[in-house]
Amino acid sequence: MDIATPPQPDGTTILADAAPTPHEPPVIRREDYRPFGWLVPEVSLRFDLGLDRTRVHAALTVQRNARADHSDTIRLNGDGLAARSVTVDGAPCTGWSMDGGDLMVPLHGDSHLIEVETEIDPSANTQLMGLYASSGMLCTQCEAEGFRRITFFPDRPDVLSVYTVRMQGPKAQFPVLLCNGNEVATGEGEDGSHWAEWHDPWPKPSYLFALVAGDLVANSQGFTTMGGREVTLNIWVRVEDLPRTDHALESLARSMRWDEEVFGREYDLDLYNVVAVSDFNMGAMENKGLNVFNTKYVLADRETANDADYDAIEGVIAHEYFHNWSGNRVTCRDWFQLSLKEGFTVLRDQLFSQDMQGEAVKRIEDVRVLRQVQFPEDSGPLAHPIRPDSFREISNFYTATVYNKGAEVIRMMRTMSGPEAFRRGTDLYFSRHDGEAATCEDFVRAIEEGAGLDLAQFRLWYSQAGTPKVEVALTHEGETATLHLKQTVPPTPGQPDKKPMPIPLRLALFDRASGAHRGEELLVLDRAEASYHFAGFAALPVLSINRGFSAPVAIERHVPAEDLLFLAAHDDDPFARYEAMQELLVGHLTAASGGGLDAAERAAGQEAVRSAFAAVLTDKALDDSMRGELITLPGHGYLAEQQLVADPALIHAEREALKTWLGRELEADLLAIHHRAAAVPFALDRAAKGARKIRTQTLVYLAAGNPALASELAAAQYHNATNMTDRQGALMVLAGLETAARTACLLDFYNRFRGNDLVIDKWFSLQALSLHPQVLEHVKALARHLDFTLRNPNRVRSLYMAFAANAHAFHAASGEGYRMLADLIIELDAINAQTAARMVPSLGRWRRTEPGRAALMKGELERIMATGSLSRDTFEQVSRSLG
Ligand code: B3K
Ligand code: ZN
Repeated sequence: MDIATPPQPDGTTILADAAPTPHEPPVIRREDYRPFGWLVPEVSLRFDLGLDRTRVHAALTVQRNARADHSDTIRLNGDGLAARSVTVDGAPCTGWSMDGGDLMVPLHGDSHLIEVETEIDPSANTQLMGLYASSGMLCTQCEAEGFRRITFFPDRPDVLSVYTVRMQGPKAQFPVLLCNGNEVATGEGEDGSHWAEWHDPWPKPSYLFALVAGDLVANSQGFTTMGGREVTLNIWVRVEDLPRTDHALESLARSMRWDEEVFGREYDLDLYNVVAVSDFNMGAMENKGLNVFNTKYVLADRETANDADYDAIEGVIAHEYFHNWSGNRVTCRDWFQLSLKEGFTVLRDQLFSQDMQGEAVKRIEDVRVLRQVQFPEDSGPLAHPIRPDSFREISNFYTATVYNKGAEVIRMMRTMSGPEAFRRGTDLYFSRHDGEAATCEDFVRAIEEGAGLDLAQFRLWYSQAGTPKVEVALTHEGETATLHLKQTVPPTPGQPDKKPMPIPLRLALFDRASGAHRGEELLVLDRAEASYHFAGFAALPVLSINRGFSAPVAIERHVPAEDLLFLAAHDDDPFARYEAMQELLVGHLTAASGGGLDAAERAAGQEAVRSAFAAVLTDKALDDSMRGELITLPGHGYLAEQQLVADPALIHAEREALKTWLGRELEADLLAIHHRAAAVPFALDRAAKGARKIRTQTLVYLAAGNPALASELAAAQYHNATNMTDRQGALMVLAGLETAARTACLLDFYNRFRGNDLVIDKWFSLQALSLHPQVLEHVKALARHLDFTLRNPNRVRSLYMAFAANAHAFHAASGEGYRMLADLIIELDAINAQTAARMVPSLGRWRRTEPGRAALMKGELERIMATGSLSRDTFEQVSRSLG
């Protein structure tokens, strides 16, 4: 045991960011979970606030936990803290010691009052975890383990306490003081200071604590809950941002009503505060009664936010609100259970957005994200089950697997039970575990009992990583069609052998002549292989399978192009139409980039795609939003996923070649749609939104096929734009072209929006993502731009996440792209480890990349590792990627 330095006599503070990081951080295992030896029913905190010096006095009532092993010492986690004083029951404590960053306090009775005083420097906190300064205000981020950077505390989600918090600080600098729960008292101090006391009656774990102090104003409205509680909703921002807060406020009210109607969940405080901050490691945080949000998910008006931004704000506001029940009222026992709150809450926000924005397109968008981000995670070195078994740094497990696959797993339960029975399951879960720290197993058991499902085998979805593959074949004999299904779950790190899992597949068999089917069926494939017979088919039907993406699996089948064309045109499930188009495109592009096509096969493949596109472009019954989905090419990541070892340059070249060919072949249709859509006046309805989407999408194909024409059209769209959707879309197309309009419009955009950080982020992003041949040089120049800073995560992501997603630049054969990203990771790691570690997966797929590039990627990972002073976050991601 490492007993570290006792307190400095002068009370000097040791800064977290100055502390050296261990080279091989320990592995934490799920199986090692033990209940904490002490309960902490009440916490009282006093903050004396200052930007570079905040003093924190914490008073903890502690009681021996009868359900845990006896311990005569309480471990209070700390990260970079020094205790200025420690008392137990009012008397100075002399026997305390440090174990690493943790404070160990000896306790001999069954209940005590522990008081600890610490001092922190928020302005030196560049990790943005704990209490930090952002644009002159103070705010907190405690999930997962940030509270221990504020004060010593059992910083684990199964210790629930009622908090009372008093904040004091200079009134001129921090006129607004916010905390969880309700404000119970305020007052003026001497020397221009003031104070506020807040009380949160709901017991909560420390990760849900939040405090905000700053010069803020609120956009407010009242909300009456279904039980008659009057709630004040506030969106707090800097005064200049106030005009851009209506959408967030309206989205909040819509989420609250929807959760009452669909899940029977009612809000439980008199106040719901949302605060927007510019420096934030992720999207938003669901702190009880006081959500802290990245400005990106709050601020919007039509000139500065595009349609996708509006939808994302609505979705994230809803997500954080829904956590009030799935996360806060019922929280997680330990961090291995993260998907309990995240997977479930993502499903809840997806269902909400389906209801608000339209079911078909939202489902397609969600599946696209899953395939583009989660499937590669599941087939790479960082693969993990939705309930991981071990970690070194929990921040690395806020992944697409835990969130998005976690949501798909719960969605499958809903599909198998039906929505009404599923609701009985969630009602039981909420009532049985309200006020508790629960596990994924608790959730599954509640759904099993409430919905009346047998989920014994289904639990494998929680423990097995990897995307299952389902091989599908349909045969026909006499009057019977037979469906043959075979599943395999691929090996993943630490899990060489897998068991078959229950896979719910919605399917329909179409009669070719009539174009109709006899009704949808749900099959649950729960063995490695099975065959299913369907009587009464005089001829081989056309199979539509995994409709609505009923299971997060990869379907492998060989069907003739004419069957896919049939489904793309006739399937009554909109997702299945999209899927047929994707199958057609993926099949062609994978064969072409794998070098497996002769000239005749290539021509036949292109022709099938052309005819499918032509049908979609001219189908008058389709709405434009769906039309836009149907003509979206599969992303580079998903295409790379189809090959064991992929050559990113070939995939990129084939994808672009297909765009060019389609742009030329279908120029007249594309132009007609572009002009029609351009004439649709701005409105907020779905038709106008669809028109904006297709207006830019047609430009994308035209830019590939006829760059000169597209440049003119894009410049016109740019200059005539009345909204950000059109302006950004046009600029995105121009950014990839070598024309004078490109330079002029990029400059105009910068000057027009200079000073608006969120819009300047777009300006960085669209250049880093562009198809322009000089994009590597552009990214280097942008990294030196006066507006670029490593201190702001949004800005870092806008340049480097975009760049890493730009296949033709990032995967430059020279390895320069890999080198640039590795340099960034090394430099950023010391400033903001969480954000740095998030960049590592882009280099991590080296084993699935062609050998030349693989060696370069691996070399960069080794170079990062060799720096020797990595954060826990980056160390873990790099070592797993090399492992
Ligand atoms: N629960 C937070 C994420 C916290 C991430 C900590 N590294 C936001 C969300 O999922 O709603
Ligand atoms: Zn969440």
